[in-house]
Amino acid sequence: QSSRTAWFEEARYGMFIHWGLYSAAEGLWKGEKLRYGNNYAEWIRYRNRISKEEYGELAKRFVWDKINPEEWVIAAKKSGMKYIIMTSKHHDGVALWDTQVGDYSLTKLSGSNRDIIKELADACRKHGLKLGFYYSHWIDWEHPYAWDHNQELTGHVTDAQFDQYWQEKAIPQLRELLTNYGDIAVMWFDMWIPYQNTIFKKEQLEQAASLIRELQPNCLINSRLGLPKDSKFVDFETLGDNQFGSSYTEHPWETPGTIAHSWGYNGQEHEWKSTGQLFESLIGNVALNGDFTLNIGPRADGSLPYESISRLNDLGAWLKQYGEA
Ligand code: JFZ
Repeated sequence: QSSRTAWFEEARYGMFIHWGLYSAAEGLWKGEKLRYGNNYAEWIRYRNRISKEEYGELAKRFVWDKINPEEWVIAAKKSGMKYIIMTSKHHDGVALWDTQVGDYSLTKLSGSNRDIIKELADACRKHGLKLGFYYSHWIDWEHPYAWDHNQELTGHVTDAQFDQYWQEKAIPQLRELLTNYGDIAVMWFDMWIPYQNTIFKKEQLEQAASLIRELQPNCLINSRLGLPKDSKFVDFETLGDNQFGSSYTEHPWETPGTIAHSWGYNGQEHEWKSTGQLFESLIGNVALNGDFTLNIGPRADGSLPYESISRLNDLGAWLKQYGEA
């Protein structure tokens, strides 16, 4: 395990990217903001009870002649980041790659025939950054039998039905991601700490972890897969959103952080952190040998808010001057 995580403990700073259909909604649906909850723009389908069909229409708003994932990679590199974790499938169940498992993908819904995951993988290889995938393995609002924690969309799901989702969608999609895009450095799962040891059978999680080890032996698995932190399958601990480690946190650990509040692009975002705050977090993590995975939420044309660009550039300059670039 220590040899596998050596690069990660050395890297310490990477980019998270939340990009998907929700990026085109920009935190609004028919003029209405998210009705309740954590005001994360990527949750709009659930919070505002948007139908699967209507939500899929958002794919028509993407501006394909402007979208270029290489721009995100260059911004990451300029900031001193060493890896990128990309949402391959978020809770909305939309695959960002040209999946053959069902047809609920950005590629098919947009009619663009573009495979953003392949384009990003190629750009990461070109610029020497490692690539990892965020995959929402439990919550999937597209599939009738995936987890819907308030049973607000699909109602009660039996263990057998949940396993049907697991075997017919999640596992085959993980296999595609781990087979078709070259070396994958991290599989970043997202089961919330309070839900761990529920919903999944240990065998199901070990099935996913064994698949990762089989297809990508060097790929790191984070603690939000839902297996115990001391499992042989867990390579590092992901702390709560924007929660930082301390001298007492077991190594290696990682903080997923936001420049503002929402992970997905939110047109009304107003909680931008200052570069100073972000630098403090980054240097704090570096000093304590934790990783800081700082998020950007590109728009549906691929562009970044200037607040994100300016803070990423500042952090890169400060790291060169005061930290370890
Ligand atoms: C989850 C997602 O729901 C959210 O949309 C975003 O992708 C974020 C990175 O991850 O949000 C979480 C996940 C875990 C906790 C809290 C919010 N947690 O363990 O406290």
